[in-house]
Amino acid sequence: MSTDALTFPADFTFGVATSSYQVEGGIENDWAEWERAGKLKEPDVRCGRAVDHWHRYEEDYGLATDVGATAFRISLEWARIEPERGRYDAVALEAYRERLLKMKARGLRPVVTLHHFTHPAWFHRETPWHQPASVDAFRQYARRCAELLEGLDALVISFNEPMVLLLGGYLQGAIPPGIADGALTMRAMENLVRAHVASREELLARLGRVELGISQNTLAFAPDRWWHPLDRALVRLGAQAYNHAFHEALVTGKLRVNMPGVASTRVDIPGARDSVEFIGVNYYTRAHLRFVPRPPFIEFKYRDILGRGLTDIGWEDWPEGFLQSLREVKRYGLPVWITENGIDDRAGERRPHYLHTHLAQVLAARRLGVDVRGYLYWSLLDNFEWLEGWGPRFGLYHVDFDTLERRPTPACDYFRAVATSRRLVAPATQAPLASQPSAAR
Ligand code: IFM
Repeated sequence: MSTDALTFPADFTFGVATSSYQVEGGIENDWAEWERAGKLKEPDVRCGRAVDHWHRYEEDYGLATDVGATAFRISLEWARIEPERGRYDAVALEAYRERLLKMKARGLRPVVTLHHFTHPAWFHRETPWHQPASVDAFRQYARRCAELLEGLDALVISFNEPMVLLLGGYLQGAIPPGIADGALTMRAMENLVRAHVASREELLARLGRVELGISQNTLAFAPDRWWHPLDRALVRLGAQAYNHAFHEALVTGKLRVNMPGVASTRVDIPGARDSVEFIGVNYYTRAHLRFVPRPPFIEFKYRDILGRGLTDIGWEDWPEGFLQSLREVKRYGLPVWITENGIDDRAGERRPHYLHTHLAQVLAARRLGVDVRGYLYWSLLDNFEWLEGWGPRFGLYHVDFDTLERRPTPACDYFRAVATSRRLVAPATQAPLASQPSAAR
C-alpha cells in the first residue's frame, strides 16, 4: 500500500461519543421509569448515577484530549431541560452552556445530539410521537437547544438512531414507550421527520447557519440462507427501510417504507427535502435475515461465519460491512460523519485490532470517493447500555462501576497513535483469540 492509502487528511476529525443518560447520572426520565417497572433484561438494574459524567465532565474532557480527540459528542437531556411540559429549567440550561463552552475552550468541537432515545416522563403521556402534537413539543425544546449552541460551531444531530427507537419502542414494545403497533410506528416515523424539520427551523432562526444531520444505526444485512429468494427479498426491503428511509426522506422530502405485513408508509414531508448537511453513520455489525411464515415474518440473527468470534455483546465483528455501508451512503452526495463505531470488549484486548480494521475501511471508503469527514469512537467511557444494563464495555477507558475510577484500556494508546499521526499504524499486539460471549458475561 502506498503512504497515502494509510493516511488520513489533515482536516479529518477524530473524536469520541457519549450520550447523556448513559453517562451523566441523576436523570429522571422515561427510561428511569422503565427501569423501575423492571423492564430491563435484569429487572433490578438501574442506571442511577451512571458514570457521574455530570460532575466529572472536566476530567472526561481531559481523557478525550489525552487520546488526541478534537471532537466530543454529547447529547442534551430533554428531561433536564424541560422536566415538566412547558417549564424550562434555567439551572440545567446554564449548566449545559457552561459544559459546552469549556469543551470548546479545550479544543474539542462539540457534536451535540438533541435526542438520544430518552424523553421527559410526561412526553409519552401528553404528546407521544404518533400524535401530531409531538412535533411542536420537540420544536419548543429545540428552540432552547439552539440558544445553547450559539457561537460554538457545533455539529448537530437531531435524532440518534431513530429506527432503533421506532423498532424497539413502537414495533416491538421493548423500550419506552412500549408500543407494539405497525401503523403507530409509521405515524411516529412521519412525526420524527417533521420534528427534525422543526428543529432545523429553530436552529436556523437562532444560529443563521447549521451543520445538521441524524445518526443512523446502519446494519450490513445478509440473507440467512443465501439461496432463499424470500431471505434475499427481506435483505433488500430491510436495508431500504432500516438504513435508508430516514436519510432519503431528509434528502428528497419523500418518506417511503415498504415492509409488507409489518409497516408501510408513503408520504411527502414539507421542508424535509435538503434538510441535512451531512449523513451520520453509526456502524457496529452485520445482521442475517431469515423469512419466517408468521408475523412479523422476519428473524434476525448475528452469526460468526468466519470464526472471528462474536463480540462480547454477541455481535459479529464484520469490518467489511462498514465499507459496504459507507459506499451505500455515497448516493446522497453529502459529507459523511461516523458518529459511532465501537466494540463491547470486556477484557479490553480486542479493541485496538477492531479500531485498526474498521479505520482501514474508512480509508478504503475515502479512496472510493465517499467524503468521510470524521470518526467518533463509541464510547469514551464504559457506560450504561440500555436493556443490557452494566454488562457491556464499549469504553476506550475502563470505568470501575463501584469507584467510578477511569483507567485507560490498551486502545487508548492505539487511538492516540492514529489520531495524532493521522497514519493507520498497526496495533502493538496481535488480536487475541476471540473470547466466548457467554464466558465473558
Ligand atoms: O450504546 C449505544 C448507543 O446509545 C447507540 N448506538 C449503539 C450503542 C451501543 O449499543
